[in-house]
Amino acid sequence: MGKAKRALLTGITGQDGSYLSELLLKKGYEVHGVIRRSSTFGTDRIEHLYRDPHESGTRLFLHYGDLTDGNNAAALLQEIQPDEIYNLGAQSHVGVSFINPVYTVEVDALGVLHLLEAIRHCGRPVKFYQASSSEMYGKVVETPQTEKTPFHPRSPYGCAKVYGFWQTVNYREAYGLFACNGILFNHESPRRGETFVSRKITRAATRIKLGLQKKLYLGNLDARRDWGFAGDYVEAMWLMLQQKKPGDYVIATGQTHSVRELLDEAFGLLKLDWKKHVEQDDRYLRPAEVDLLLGDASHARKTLKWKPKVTFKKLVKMMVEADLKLAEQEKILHQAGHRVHKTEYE
Ligand code: NAP
Ligand code: F7E
Repeated sequence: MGKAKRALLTGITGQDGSYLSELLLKKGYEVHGVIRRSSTFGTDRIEHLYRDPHESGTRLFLHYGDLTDGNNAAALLQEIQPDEIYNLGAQSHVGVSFINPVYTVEVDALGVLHLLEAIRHCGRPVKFYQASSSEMYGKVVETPQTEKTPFHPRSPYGCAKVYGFWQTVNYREAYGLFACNGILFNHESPRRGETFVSRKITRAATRIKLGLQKKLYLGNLDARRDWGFAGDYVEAMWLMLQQKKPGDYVIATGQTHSVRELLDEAFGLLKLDWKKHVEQDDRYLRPAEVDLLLGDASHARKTLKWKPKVTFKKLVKMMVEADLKLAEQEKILHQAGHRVHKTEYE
């Protein structure tokens, strides 16, 4: 048996990091993840994958680090000697990027450069995946969006991702790095962060159903997104790094839905009328909005032989079912006198 491939993931504690770790471990990889030190543990999404490294069989290893620290990137490459790097780490909330633009750029733009520089100087071939985003299309100049559609970002997040995208292309062209951009459209799951609109809706709808919450406050209900399932999308990331040549790929379902339609679907599954529970709150509006995203993943379908398996309806159902279970557990805690309410920020 050959030596196991070694992957290094930034953002391993996030939604995509957890699904990609599962996929790579299943494929026999040794997986190394970068985690940030925080006052509480943030490893919930990967707990089920992590065991004591001294026990036999574990192939998941965690290392402290931060994308804002270039020395850390170089040291991790030296220590781990990975074959593949997946850069999933980011301040990934578009709304928050308007509030913390400089920090967002330091992590989401300069963080990419730190990794690319570390690869360039490490003296061995390392394949690189950059988590680029459909937010780069912003105020779209054509629909559907393809790899050739020009960018017009509408947020500090979108601008930072454009920088990361071009540095990835530039290091490929200038230094011959095997570096790929996945231009991923919105992808969700039961592990999605609770302040993104899909999960905010499925969490609230299920809590409302069980009497744990009365109202849901949202911003722009007219925005349209191409929503897919995160589990499908991490497969595309891996496939990009298995090709003969590096490249950039749009990953999307080719269907677009409004926030309103998402509300119809989620509340409808619970036989609730969202209009009785949802209120508009200007705090959730953004200074500039991305009105419509719709991706054309023909290049990925043809070259990677990738296609999404989970439809919009199936995705919402999966999230509602998972959040209903969570709400049932919360109800038990609530009845036992525990406080279960969470503050909404974004
Ligand atoms: P997520 O759930 O928000 O996870 C973000 C990850 O980045 C977390 O592990 C977080 O660690 C880590 N992180 C944040 N700041 C960091 C820093 N300064 N240094 C190192 N790590 C840091 O995001 P996701 O949905 O999995 O998305 C993964 C990547 O794809 C992101 O780059 C995102 O911008 C991009 N993307 C996402 C989508 C989507 O629809 N989900 C679409 C296109 C592109 P903590 O747990 O410590 O906070
Ligand atoms: O917003 C509207 C909001 O925050 C979707 C990130 O993963 O995907 C994500 O970015 C839409 C926007 O995702 C609320 O204005 C209304 O039009 O779920 P979201 P996003 O901004 O599209 C891209 C591809 C990424 O790369 C990002 O990392 O929903 N919306 N009311 C709301 N959004 C939020 N969050 N909260 C609301 O109350």
